[in-house]
Amino acid sequence: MKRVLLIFVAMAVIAILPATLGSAATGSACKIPKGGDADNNGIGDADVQVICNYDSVYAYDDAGDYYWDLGDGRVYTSPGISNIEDLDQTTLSVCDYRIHTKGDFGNDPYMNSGDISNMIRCHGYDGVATYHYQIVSNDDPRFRGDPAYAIWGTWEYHVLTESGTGNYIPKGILP
Ligand SMILES: [Ca+2]
Ligand SMILES: [Ca+2]
Repeated sequence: MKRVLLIFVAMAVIAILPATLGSAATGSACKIPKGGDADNNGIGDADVQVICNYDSVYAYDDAGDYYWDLGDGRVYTSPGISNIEDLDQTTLSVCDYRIHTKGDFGNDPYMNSGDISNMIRCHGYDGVATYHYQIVSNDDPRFRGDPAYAIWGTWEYHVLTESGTGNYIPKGILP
C-alpha cells in the first residue's frame, strides 16, 4: 500500500511542477566544445556533447493560472497572463529552477539525447519545498524503459525527489 501511495504522490508532483525540456542551445547559457559548431550557427552539431546551465521561473496561483519563463527565450502562460504580477498575489507560489543539461542537440535548438537536471525551490502560498528532477534519454545506461516515468517520448525520470521524502524512484519503490 505504501508503495502505491508513493507513486501517486510522485505523479502528483509531476503534474504540478513541469520539467524543462532541454533547449537554450544558443547563447552564453551553453558551452559547446571547441570545433563542435562547424557551421557556426551557435548550436552544437550532431554528436557533440553540449553543457548548459541556466535559470527558469514557474509561478502559479490557486485559480490554476501560471506564468513560466523557461529561461531559454520561451515563456508559457495561461490566457490573459503576461507576467507574474497578473497572477492572484494572495495565492501566489513561485518556483525557481536551476537547470543543468548535458547532451547532443543535433544542430537544432532541442536536445536529442542526454541528461537534464532541474533543481527546484518553491515558496509562497503552497509553502516551501525543494525538488530535484533528473531526466535521461533512452540511450543513457540509466534508462529503465518504464512507461510510468516516461516523459517527452524518448526520455524518462531517473530521479524525482521532494525535500524530506527522498527519491521516488529507487529500486524497491517501483512496483
Ligand atoms: Ca552548429
Ligand atoms: Ca535536436
